[in-house]
Amino acid sequence: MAAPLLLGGCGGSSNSNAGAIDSANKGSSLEVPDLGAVSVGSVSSPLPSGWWKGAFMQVYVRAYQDSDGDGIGDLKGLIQRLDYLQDLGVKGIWLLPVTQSSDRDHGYAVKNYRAIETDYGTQADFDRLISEAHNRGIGVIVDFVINHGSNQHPLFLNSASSAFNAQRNYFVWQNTKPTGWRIYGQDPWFASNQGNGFYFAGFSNTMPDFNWRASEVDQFHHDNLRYWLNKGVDGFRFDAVGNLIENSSTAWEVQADNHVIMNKVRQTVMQYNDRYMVCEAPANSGAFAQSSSCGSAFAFDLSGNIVAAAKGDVGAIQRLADYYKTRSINLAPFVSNHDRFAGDRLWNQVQGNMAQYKLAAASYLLLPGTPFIYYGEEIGMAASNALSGDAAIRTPMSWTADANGFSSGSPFRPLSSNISTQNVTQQLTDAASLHRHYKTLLALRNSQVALQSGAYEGAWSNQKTMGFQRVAGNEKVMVILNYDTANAAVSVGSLVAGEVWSPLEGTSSSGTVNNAGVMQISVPAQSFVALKKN
Ligand SMILES: [Ca+2]
Ligand SMILES: [Ca+2]
Repeated sequence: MAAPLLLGGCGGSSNSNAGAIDSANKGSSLEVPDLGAVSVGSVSSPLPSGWWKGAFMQVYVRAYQDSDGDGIGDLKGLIQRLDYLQDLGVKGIWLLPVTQSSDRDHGYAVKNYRAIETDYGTQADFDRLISEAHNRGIGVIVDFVINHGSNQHPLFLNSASSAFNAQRNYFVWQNTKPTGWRIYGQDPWFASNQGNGFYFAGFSNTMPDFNWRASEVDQFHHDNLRYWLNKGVDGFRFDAVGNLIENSSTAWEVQADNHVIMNKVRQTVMQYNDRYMVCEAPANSGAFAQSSSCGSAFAFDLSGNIVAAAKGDVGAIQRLADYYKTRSINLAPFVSNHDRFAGDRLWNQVQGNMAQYKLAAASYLLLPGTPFIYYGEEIGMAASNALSGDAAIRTPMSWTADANGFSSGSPFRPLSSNISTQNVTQQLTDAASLHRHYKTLLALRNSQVALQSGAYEGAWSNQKTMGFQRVAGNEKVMVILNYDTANAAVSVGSLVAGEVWSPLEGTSSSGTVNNAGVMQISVPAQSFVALKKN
């Protein structure tokens, strides 16, 4: 662990009697606890190689499991639920920010990059979470907020204290307010409280953007990354990587500079073995999935088609079948997350239609990339009717039919609207439950190397049916989905005559390819089958 540095200790005059006028000009000098060099440690991953090709659970710690009755989920609570996650079959967990934040909610206003949020527990709790997860074959990646910090972070307080502060350059400042800027409908330039300029904040005035042109920002974050890698984390989810560099009022999103920054970040992460990183870049997921950039990114441009396909939209079925024909197989599919712009809770998107819900799950959990399940999705958790905005989809996990499964106290936020009927206790006793369906799909993925890491080949769509193969060496698995409300007699062509495909899931019949290279497979209404080439 690096020792904390004092601002006055670096970059200033070696003469400690610099004088009152000088220090007044330079503004305040708050201690920055998360500053200081961190070198590469030798922390080997205990996980099997390629572990990150299994499905992840996205966990909002605040809403997952409270262990001490204060109504706020915490790390000890999450540790208690690792057996549940292992039983479900997930191979990784993505934690929304667990570092100290000034929002004390979602955690994206980071106040200290090297300290665990006190609401969540201690560093010792986090260390134990990592080792307990590893014991269950589960990797842990943490959200890293790379584009912006909190306006309460000491670096920003120092930066804002004076135009001459030694840490001024960590953030983006202009002496006069730039004009003509609109980002997501807002003017991103905000006046300093001290009247010494205007800072840039693309998301909120409480979350100023780091100045990624400054070498000290680059150094700061690479040290922070090594700090957590040395703690044994298995990788990162990087927030808002499309917003790193702003070149002008008309060139502020997905700039080429951002790929250079993320490629360098990737080099730092990959100095450790078997680590995984995934980027959030809704405006251009494909570009950030390239190995010259993040190497993996969420497939934001696929989610809507998955859900529309599940509802029987023929065009969406075709787009879904076509997606990985031309895209990086490291694009990570999902159907919803903690942000409403990415989609409502899946339950709300399909209005509780169970057949469509199961089709959506089958449509993305067997695809290439690393699929991400949003916590509670596997039991059909709905948004809260008592809340609006993002809070409505970030409600306490529905462990039981009431609040007691989440906390012995009063939950920090209202519950999911369907907790009385959709909860873990109820789902575990129902053979037709969503939970059972997710568990079946994950078991299928985990049992077949072709489904975990194979290429995407032979994809086709025909009205309300589609299919594809996942191919790894000699292993071939075929998946066929029928989105129609009637049974389908599917003919799959362009196969090798005489091949026999054995049932894995959804059917008990083998298929044999005829002399014309065609195999006939019956797929029941609104369901899927998986077969493996003998
Ligand atoms: Ca708690
Ligand atoms: Ca930025």
